[in-house]
Amino acid sequence: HHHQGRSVGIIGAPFCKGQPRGGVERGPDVIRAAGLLHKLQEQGCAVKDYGNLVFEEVVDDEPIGRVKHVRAVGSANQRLSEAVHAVKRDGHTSVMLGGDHSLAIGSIHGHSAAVGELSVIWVDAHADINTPLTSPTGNIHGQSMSYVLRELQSKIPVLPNFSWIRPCVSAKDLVYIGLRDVDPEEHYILKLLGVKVFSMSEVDQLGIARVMEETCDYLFSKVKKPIHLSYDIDAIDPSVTPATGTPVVGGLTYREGVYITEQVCQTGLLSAVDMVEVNPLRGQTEEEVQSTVSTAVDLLCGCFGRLREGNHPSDYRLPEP
Ligand code: 5AB
Ligand code: MN
Ligand code: MN
Ligand code: MN
Repeated sequence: HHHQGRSVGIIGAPFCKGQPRGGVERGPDVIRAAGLLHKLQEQGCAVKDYGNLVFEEVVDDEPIGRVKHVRAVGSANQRLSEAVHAVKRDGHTSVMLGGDHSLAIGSIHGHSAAVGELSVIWVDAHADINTPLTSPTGNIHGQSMSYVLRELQSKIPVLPNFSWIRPCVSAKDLVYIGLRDVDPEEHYILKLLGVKVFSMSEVDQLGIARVMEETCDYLFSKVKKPIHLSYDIDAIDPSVTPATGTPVVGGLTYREGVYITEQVCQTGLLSAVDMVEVNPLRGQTEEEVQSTVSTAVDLLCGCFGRLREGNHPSDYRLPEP
């Protein structure tokens, strides 16, 4: 089946304070400008664009310990959580265009508020599972999972504008794909919680087809929960997607990246997607920006039924001479 008539609700989240580099807040606009809506419509999706969120200014947002922009990140994610909740209430698959990856906090939270228990597939060079106390940089885009995981709650200090967050994901419902730059403290956490990880080493060993088979077997062996796909563009190799804040060599090929989206789509369980860390100011040339942005668009098209073998409408008839 081709998932025609899938309805997609797009939320732009032009936010960059989960990390120090300007430009990532332009992600939503450059991804739209590359034709995302038109391409999704062309492949049979009903698309509603909810526009860009407007985040309130937060003054006196001094670091807490090492953690930067705590209040701004907390309040932006609260707003995003409500927006994703509303998109799900309206019956769409939610697409959150970032912005930096700290936005996964609000996106996952709002998704879970609407549908209950989730499976999370986190595609990234990084694990983004530092707690505020293990973070080597203080950047919240490297901590997102720690705030929503039930098993880490006793390790999370009280933070301003974070009190609305209810941990809503269990470690057994989380799978990572593409990891290759994991901090020692994060590695400890992944082992402690027994999180399922397909690092680039497993992608090399098994191939992406078996990685996706095992991901689905693992997540859906018992109950089939809605999928939250959190896609950090830096999961893809920087030769393809260089315009991002924290590129790491040795990443997924374009084809592996797209294959992930095709397989997730085929489960029929995809319920929300994040596309984050596209930063047009980090490209050295216009071509680098183009390649990064068009890859983000292709990945999203893959999420909603685009097949490389081709697609056709189910009611298509050959023209009669
Ligand atoms: B991204 C690092 N582990 O915690 C940290 O791009 C990098 O959302 C985080 O995956 C990268 O700051 C965050 C060193
Ligand atoms: Mn990330
Ligand atoms: Mn990353
Ligand atoms: Mn990054």
